[in-house]
Amino acid sequence: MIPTITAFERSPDGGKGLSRDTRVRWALEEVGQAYQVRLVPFRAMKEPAHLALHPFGQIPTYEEGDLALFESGAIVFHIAERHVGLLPDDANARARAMTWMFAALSTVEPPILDLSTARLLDGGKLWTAQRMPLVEARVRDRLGHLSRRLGDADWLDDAFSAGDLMMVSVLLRLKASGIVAEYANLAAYVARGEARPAYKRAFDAQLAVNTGKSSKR
Ligand code: GTB
Repeated sequence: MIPTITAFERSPDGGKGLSRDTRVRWALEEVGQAYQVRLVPFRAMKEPAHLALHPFGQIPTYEEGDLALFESGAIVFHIAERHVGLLPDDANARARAMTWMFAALSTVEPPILDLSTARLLDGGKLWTAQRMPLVEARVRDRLGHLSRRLGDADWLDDAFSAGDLMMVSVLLRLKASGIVAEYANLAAYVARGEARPAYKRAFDAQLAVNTGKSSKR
């Protein structure tokens, strides 16, 4: 059965791939699962039909037969569990890949979101300028630890997994800030993720929605 995901009808980032449907598209592309996309206008996201799928009125959602999921982490995990390619067969390696998914979402992403909010939404406020050094320091603290753990490895735990997919997706949100570039191994790690054919297909698909064009990446 071909799943249907939801995405912004028009993403605020204009197609930079930062909306969370991109990570779901990437997972589907990695495992070779075809999918359909239902584009949702902002107003419709808060209406009953969409709220029945997503209690917080957000994207992405995932529908497959009578299964409806929300939360990009849960969706990527579901895709990884049901297909070959994103989770190792070895039980311990599988548990570690899941651990990295959780680490990406609950340890690394929150300070990055705080930084994005401070820059995009609270940018003009006096206290934002005062808070910014602290917000950036929290991001650097996480990235420093991550960088030391990654060392000169290609991926976080041996082969590429859903843990890397999620960590790269989270780090991509920092691209415009230049902070990832301060950590050469993390910058190379993100570039390795972006170079994966499945990522490129996912990126192009969301770009086409937002600009009507595909990239020449
Ligand atoms: N924890 C949830 C998940 O991981 O699925 C968070 C989902 C979420 O934040 N969805 C956002 C949304 O629907 C879109 S991705 N927002 C509308 C709302 O809450 O009303 C977040 C996002 C939006 C825009 C950019 N951007 O333009 O750079 C980046 C990321």
